[in-house]
Amino acid sequence: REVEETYIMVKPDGVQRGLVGEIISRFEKKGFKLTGLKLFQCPKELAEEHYKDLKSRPFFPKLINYITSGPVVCMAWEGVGVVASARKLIGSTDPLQAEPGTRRVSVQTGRNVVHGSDSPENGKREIGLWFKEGDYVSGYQLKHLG
Ligand code: YYY
Ligand code: MG
Repeated sequence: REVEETYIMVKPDGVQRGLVGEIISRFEKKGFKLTGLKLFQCPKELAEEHYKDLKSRPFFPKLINYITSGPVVCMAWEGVGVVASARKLIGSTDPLQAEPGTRRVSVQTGRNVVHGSDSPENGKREIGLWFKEGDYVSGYQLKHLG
């Protein structure tokens, strides 16, 4: 299996509810490598670019409003199988399908607390959108990964 990269974002409700540390901790415990991390107030244009595939959906304006309603925490994580692993840690988009302890439980579909890229290609695309040279660092070794 290949080393992949994923873009993870704690959305405004997750920051408000104090879930940032717990989410980071889950990825660290899995042994994934942190390659980007920042608190960020997202401009509308970037939110629209990030979610451009959903532009024609009825919930699009609400989604953009939500993502820009307060600071988000942007993260990039690297590791073997990290894209699928992250989606599993995060839980299903549908709150009724979400496992206990994941991002979706007892929230509306539109106000879940974590984003995770849905493919390695989108992982690369999204990291390119949200990070600039200098706040993304992948060229270092994690000793525990040998
Ligand atoms: O990748 P994921 O977040 O699981 O779902 P997407 O289908 O990419 O939708 C992105 C985002 O849009 C979702 O997290 C909430 C919102 N949304 C919504 O408000 N209503 C829907 N029926 C589907 C998605
Ligand atoms: Mg998605």
